[in-house]
Amino acid sequence: MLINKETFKQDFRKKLINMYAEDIEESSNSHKYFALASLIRDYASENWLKTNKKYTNNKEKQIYYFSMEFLIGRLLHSNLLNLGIMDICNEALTELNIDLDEIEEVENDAGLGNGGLGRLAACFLDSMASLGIAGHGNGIRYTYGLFEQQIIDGYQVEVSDNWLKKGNMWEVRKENKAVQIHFGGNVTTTMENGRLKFLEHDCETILAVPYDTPIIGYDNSTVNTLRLWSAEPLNKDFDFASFSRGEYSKATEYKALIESISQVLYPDDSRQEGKILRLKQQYFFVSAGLQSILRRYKKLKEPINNFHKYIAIHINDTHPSLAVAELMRLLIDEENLTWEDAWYITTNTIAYTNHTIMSEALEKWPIDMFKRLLPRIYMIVEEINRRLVNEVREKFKDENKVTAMSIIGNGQIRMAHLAIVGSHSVNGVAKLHTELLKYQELKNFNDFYPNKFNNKTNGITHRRWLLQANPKLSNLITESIGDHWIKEPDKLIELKPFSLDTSFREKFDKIKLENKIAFSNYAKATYGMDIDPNSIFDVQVKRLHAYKRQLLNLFNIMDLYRRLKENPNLDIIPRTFFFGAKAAPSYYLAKKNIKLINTVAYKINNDPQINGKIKVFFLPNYSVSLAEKIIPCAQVSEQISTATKEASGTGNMKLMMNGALTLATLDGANIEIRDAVGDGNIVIFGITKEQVLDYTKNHSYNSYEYYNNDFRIKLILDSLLNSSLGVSPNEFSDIHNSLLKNNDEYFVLRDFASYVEAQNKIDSLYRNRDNWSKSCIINVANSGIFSSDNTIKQYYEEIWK
Ligand code: 26Q
Repeated sequence: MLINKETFKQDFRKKLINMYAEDIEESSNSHKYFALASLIRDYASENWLKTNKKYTNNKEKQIYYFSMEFLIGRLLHSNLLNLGIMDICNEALTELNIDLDEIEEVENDAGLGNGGLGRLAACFLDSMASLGIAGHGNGIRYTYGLFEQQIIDGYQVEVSDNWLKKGNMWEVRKENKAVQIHFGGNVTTTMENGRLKFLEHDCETILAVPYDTPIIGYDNSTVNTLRLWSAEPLNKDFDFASFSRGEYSKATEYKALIESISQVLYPDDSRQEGKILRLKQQYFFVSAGLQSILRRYKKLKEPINNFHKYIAIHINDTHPSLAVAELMRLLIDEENLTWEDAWYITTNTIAYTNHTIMSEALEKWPIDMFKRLLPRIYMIVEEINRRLVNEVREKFKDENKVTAMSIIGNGQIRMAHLAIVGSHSVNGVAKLHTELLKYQELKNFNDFYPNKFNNKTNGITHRRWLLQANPKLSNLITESIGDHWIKEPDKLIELKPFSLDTSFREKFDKIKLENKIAFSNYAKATYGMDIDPNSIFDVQVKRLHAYKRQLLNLFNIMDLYRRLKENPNLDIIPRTFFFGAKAAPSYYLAKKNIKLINTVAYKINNDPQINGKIKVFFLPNYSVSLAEKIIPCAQVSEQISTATKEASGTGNMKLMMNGALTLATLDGANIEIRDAVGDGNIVIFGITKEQVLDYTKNHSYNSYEYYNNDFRIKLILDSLLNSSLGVSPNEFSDIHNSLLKNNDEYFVLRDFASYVEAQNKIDSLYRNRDNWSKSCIINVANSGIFSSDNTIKQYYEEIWK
């Protein structure tokens, strides 16, 4: 790009004047942020147009990633990096006496996701653009993203996330590309030229208006598009007729009802609730996305039968699985194709990623609700199911399998079955997860479609999670091995020999310490926390869920506290335990866990006898921008889910990439991390998948055994019920019950001893600082394989072709 420091300064000045009639000296940080963002958009817009033209002119196959969630975070920094103008911008702003870090803090996170699944979608967008792949996002423009978490008196309190309040400089409203969406009504069937025609009538029709955000590739002039849909009434003008009839509240109510569809992201990431608004959201963005894809496709003047050769649609979990039926509807009802042709095109267009095997998370919709909201779509699902059932019966001759595999059953529609049947590829997100899908949870389907199932281990964009989040480490890496790792992350392996280099290790350690100091200062200023930057930073950041076992981490801390109380001279390396976790607002036990963590933290942090040897901090409102701050200073990465429960995990990858040592169970992608770094550079503990499956099969686990036989466990659990924590004795009785009366579903007590031992091992490993640093560097060196660039290349070659 032809920008230098001087033109940049000029452009920036001009922007401030154009937008706010202000000069730099009098403008606020907020105005500076918006001027800078607008300038970046200007710089990117030409390539945005060019990219689109190129895609159309070359008739390149377009990939559309359909996802209910895109957890983007901030865009200012990554856009500057990807445009290749970070240094120029930094130098220019410094000369203008402006601190870029401060300006960046003005931007609200685009928090349009719950956690792993939404962040994966965002990493994939970055990788597709950076690899020059024609891949775009399709989703919902929620007015409110994932709630902001406040901690009041130790409890989580949810506050709405009004992220658009100040305006969003990255998006462009494309009113001319709006499409109509129909809900409800009836379907009449008629005969036309010997073919059945289906006519929808008496529907409620609403408008889907797209907002496009440019997704800028790293140093390659590709600019892809994230298209997010907003729901609006068809007739936006205020209805004066009803107003004069005195029905004004009705008119505004109606508007609000429609807008509610894109109002707010559902904050539950683990338990499906059959809420009709969520079903509306799903159909809304799926139908809008498909209509706009079809409209663009027609401009290519290619026969509709070639659709799948030019279009690939990927569905992120089952949330967009209505795409199967909606594409069938469009091809049959609007494009007049036969069922067989439409089915061929649909199944060759769509591919599906599964992110969970936990049955309570699988989406199922009650038939009557589904039918009422989407009558024509329901007919199509019925027909898909009728054909499936016939084929299964034919192949397996087993009515139990027919019942088990049916899309419709028990009064419900099983969205996972619809997604599997309607796509040409089904993938899991880590090796173990895919094995569990193929040989346990979805075994029938794998037998039925032997070539459909495949693995695509997750990845993360090393540009955001290393280059951007950890500039000091990135500079050290570039000084040592050159900067080709930014485009070819596998090259990070060249760092490996540096693990033996004393002077490199010193620099590496110094950077970690500087990051820790910077975070401690930030935490002091922001939360008033007193953090010892010389302590080990032990980090567990992820959604709060029983299977992720934040409790196990906390129980070790409680035990360590007891040991310190009994022996104030206990020789341990000072440790700071950080937790960051949002709980779904309706997830009662998860919220109790937050209160427990904060209760224990308060007790330990205020105990003068402990003398700061251990401290516990709950970081409120864990989010993408907070992750970018805490991950670069982490030294221990807590990945301690019950084996088989975490499909992959991606925080594990971000933390290893920043030189933390992983303390992990053999679950999800932890296994692949271990394989990459070797047993000597990771600490593994806990029961294996075989043991978990065995316990489940034989019902042979009894958590009371561990309570009765391990005095440490007894003391911890008893303390939940007595007054030692300084709260009412009822406060944590439900946690107590979940572990004893309800037999500890996630084997916390079973893994306790093994976990304590592993934590002690961390302490002893840290005493050999040379070896510790060596291990950390080996972790960074091996993290390149977990770049989402690699993952996307595999999707591209093996699924999207
Ligand atoms: C479903 C129905 C109704 C309401 C909400 C939902 C819902 C929403 C979000 C269900 C699940 C999610 C998110 C799931 C998720 O983030 N899963 C994680 O995906 C990551 C990326 O593949 C994996 O690394 C994690 O292991 C997995 O837990």
